[in-house]
Amino acid sequence: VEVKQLHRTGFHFQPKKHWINDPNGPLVYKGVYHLFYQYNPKGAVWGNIVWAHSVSTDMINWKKLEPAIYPSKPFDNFGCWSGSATILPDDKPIILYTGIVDQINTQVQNYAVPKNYSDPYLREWIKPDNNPVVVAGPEVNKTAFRDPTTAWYGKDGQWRMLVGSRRRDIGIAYLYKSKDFMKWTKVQHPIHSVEGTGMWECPDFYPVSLRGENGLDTSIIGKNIKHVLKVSLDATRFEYYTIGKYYPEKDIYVPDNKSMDNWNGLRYDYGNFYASKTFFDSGKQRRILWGWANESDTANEDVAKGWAGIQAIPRKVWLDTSGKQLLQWPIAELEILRGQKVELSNQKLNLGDHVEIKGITAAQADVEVSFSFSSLDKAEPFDPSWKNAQDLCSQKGSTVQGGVGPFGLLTLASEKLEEYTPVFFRVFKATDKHKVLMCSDASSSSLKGGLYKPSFAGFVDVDLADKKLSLRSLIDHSVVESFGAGGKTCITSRVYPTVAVWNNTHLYAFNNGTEAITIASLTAWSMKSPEMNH
Ligand code: DQQ
Repeated sequence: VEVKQLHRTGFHFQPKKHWINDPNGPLVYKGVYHLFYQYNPKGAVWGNIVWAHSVSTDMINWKKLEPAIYPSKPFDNFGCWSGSATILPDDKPIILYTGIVDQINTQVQNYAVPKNYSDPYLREWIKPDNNPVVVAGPEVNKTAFRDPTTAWYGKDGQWRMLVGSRRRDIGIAYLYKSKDFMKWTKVQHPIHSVEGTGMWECPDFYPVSLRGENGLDTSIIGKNIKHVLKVSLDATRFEYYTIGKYYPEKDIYVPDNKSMDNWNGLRYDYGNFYASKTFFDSGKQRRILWGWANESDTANEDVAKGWAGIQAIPRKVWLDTSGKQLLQWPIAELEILRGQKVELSNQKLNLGDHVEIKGITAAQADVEVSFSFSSLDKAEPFDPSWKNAQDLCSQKGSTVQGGVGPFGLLTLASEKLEEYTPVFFRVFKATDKHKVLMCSDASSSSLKGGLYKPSFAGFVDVDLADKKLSLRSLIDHSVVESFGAGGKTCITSRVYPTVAVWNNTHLYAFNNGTEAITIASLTAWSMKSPEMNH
C-alpha cells in the first residue's frame, strides 16, 4: 500500500518517482505534445541523466513513454544533457542535445532523429554515427559548453543555433551556423556575452510579435518583431531575459536594456524556476514556456519522498504592449481541471482582516482575484536604495503593517496560521510614480527546520490609474505558482507545510495596510488531478 504523500503535487508535471530537472526539446508533432526532461532513472538525486519522454494532447494529462535518449554511444556515454528540438521542412523533428563523453564532463553537441515518422508518439530516436556534430574548438571551454537551442533558418539558407558557455566569468552564448544541420561552424562573434555573469546554461532565443498575443515560429524575422534572449545563470540559479533587436544579416543581437545581470534584470519568474525553454505551438499559434521548479527541502528528504523536481505549469508567453517586458499566463487547457467553484465580490478588507475562502480544496486550487482600493495617498515612501525586491520582502513581510498593502492571499495556511505562504502586494510612493512589490514569502510556510524558505519577490511594472491589482495563484500541495497583474510578474515557491496539508489546508484573503482594500471579485476552484505519467 502506498502512503499518501503530503507534498506530492496533484496537477503539476512529474513522473511517478525519482529525480527530474530541465525540460528538454518540447515540441508538437501531428497534434501530440512531447515533453522530454532530464531524469535519473535510478533515484531521487541528480545523476545517470537520460531524456525521459511524455506525451499529451493538452499539456495537462500526460502519458509516460520509455526514455527517448540515453547514454549508449562514445559521444554520450557519460550523460545526455539538455537540448532542444527543431522542426525541419516537411514537418521533420530533429533534436540537438549535449553529450558527456568522459569523466571530466567534456561536452559535445549531438543530434537525434525519430526512427519512425509515422508514429505520432515518436517513441524511438536514432543517434547516427556521424555524431558529435559540434565539438569545442581550442578557444572554447569544453567542460562549459552545452544546451543547444532550437535552430532558426536564415534567408541565406543556413541554420543557426546557440550553445551556452563561459570564458573565465564571462557568460557567453556561442552562435553556430550550418547548411545541412550536420556540419556546423562557429560564427566569430557570440550572439551575446556579459561580463561577470558566469556560465550561461540553457539559452533560449526567439522572436515575439509587437502586436497581439500570438507566438511566432522561431525562424520568423522581419518587421513588427522583437527578439528575446534568455539565459540561466548557474552562479545564482536565476534566469534573466532581455528583449532586443536581432539583425539577421550581421547575426547581431542588441538588447534594449543591458540589465542581464543586475537587480532590475527581467525574469520570467522571481522564484524557483530554472532551465526553462520555449517552443512554438504551431497548431494554436502561441509560444509556450516550460520551466523546472526544484525542491527546496533537503536531499535526504527527497530520497525519503522518492522523488524530486516538478515542471511548472506551461505558460503562454507574449510581449506586453509596452514592448518592455513579456507577459505569461497558464495555458487555457489548465482550466479543464477546474472543479468546485466559489465566488466572492465586493468584500471589504480593513486593516488586520483576514477572510477565509471556504468551500474548495485549498491544498489543490486555482484562485483568481481582483483587488481594488480608493486611494494611493497612504502608500509608504519608497527608499531608492531598495534595489533588491527579495530583500525588501524579507524586511516587510505580510505581518508588517503598511499603508497600501500588504494585501493578498494566505495560501497553504493552517487554521491558526502556524503555517502559511502569503502571496501579496505592497504599494510604495516613489518620486515619479508608484512602485509595486509582489511577494511570495516562504518564510512562514512550514514549522519544519532545515528547509530553504526564501521571501521571493519582484517589482510589478503596472499603471495603478484604475486602482486595481489582480492576482492568480495555482496552489498544489508543495507549490504556489502566482501571476501578478495579468502575468507581468510571476513567482513560484516550493513549500512543505506540516499542519496545512490536505483537508487541513485553508485559504484566506488578507489586508494589513491602513488603506481599506476591496476584493472586487474573487473566483476559486478546487483543482482535479489529471492523468500524470501513470
Ligand atoms: N542541467 C543539465 C545541463 C544544464 C543544466 C544537466 C541546467 O545540460 O546546463 O542535467 O539545469
